[in-house]
Amino acid sequence: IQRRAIQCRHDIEALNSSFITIFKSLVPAEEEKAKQKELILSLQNLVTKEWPNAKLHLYGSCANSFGVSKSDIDVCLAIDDHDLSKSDILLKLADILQSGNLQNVQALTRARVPIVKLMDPDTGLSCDICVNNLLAVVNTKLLKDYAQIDERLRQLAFIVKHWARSRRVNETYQGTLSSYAYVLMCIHFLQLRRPAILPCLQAMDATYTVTVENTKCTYFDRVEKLHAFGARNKESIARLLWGFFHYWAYHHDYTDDVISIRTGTIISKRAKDWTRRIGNDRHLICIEDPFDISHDLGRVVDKYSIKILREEFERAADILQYDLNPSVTLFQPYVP
Ligand code: 3AT
Ligand code: MG
Repeated sequence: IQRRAIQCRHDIEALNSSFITIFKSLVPAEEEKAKQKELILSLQNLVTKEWPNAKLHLYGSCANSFGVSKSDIDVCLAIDDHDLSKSDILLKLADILQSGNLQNVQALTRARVPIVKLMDPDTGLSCDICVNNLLAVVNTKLLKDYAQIDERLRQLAFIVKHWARSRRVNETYQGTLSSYAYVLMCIHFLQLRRPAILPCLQAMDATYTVTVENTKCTYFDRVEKLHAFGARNKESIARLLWGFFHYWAYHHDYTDDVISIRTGTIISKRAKDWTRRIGNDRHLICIEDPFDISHDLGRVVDKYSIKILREEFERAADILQYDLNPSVTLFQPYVP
């Protein structure tokens, strides 16, 4: 593998304020949060009439604090109904919502994650509702807890997500990575800085434990006690962004390494038995899910898209190293 021990450009700090400005422009306004809450309450009312014990949970970027302005909202219906199959629940849910004041209600029962889609004409928000996907609710809480430890995580992740969308490498159906995968990459990167900017919450004494789908999820969640954790590390967001892209362009070992926020370390593909292609899982870039540890978030990546991804990491690293105006060039839309 290529290892270029390159010195960071000397004027990197001068770029910091423009990246902070970009971050601020991506953060949603408070009124948007209020609209989301309003919609969830009205959906919960409709659902409760039919299923008094069912509960709606927000998950994904509207709840993990990594959501940009105008994202779709992800909702999970938690329900114990042993008489109905998941598809039947979704079809019934679609009926219930149709009779409320909602538009474009559609049950997608054959999708990889089956959902009901809808649009709320009052707020203009679009929403996807899945059923009993509680692991996603728990990983949403983990991401949110990490975000509260050091503000540089949100800054880095917003900018990386913005880059990924501009460059069209945030499209899992095209073989590139999900937003969730990019946030895990950012957390891992900050766990490995020296001094570390983030701890490894799953390696600390557990203060939060839930079991979902036979998976025990447990970690230290008193993050208010960790506010000063990263204080000894003074790296700016521009410096971290430079380091992030250099890591994925020139230092990550794509042949042997798995990144794992669960352990806060790099683990080997051999240890996970991720060295061979099994079915469609090729393990060309390996990102371990923190709870469902047999799940590689990189499994969507194929031999074409890995090339695209790595070229984009190199492009970003080189722009941050050499370009005169990185905060513009980095996000220039990809044109085929
Ligand atoms: P966007 O801002 O919507 O792009 P997001 O964080 O909402 O970012 P997604 O809509 O892709 O991301 O996914 C919604 C949530 O579903 C995020 C995470 O809690 C969960 N999730 C997504 N992909 C996976 C996965 N492959 N494995 C486990 N959980 C996942
Ligand atoms: Mg989402």
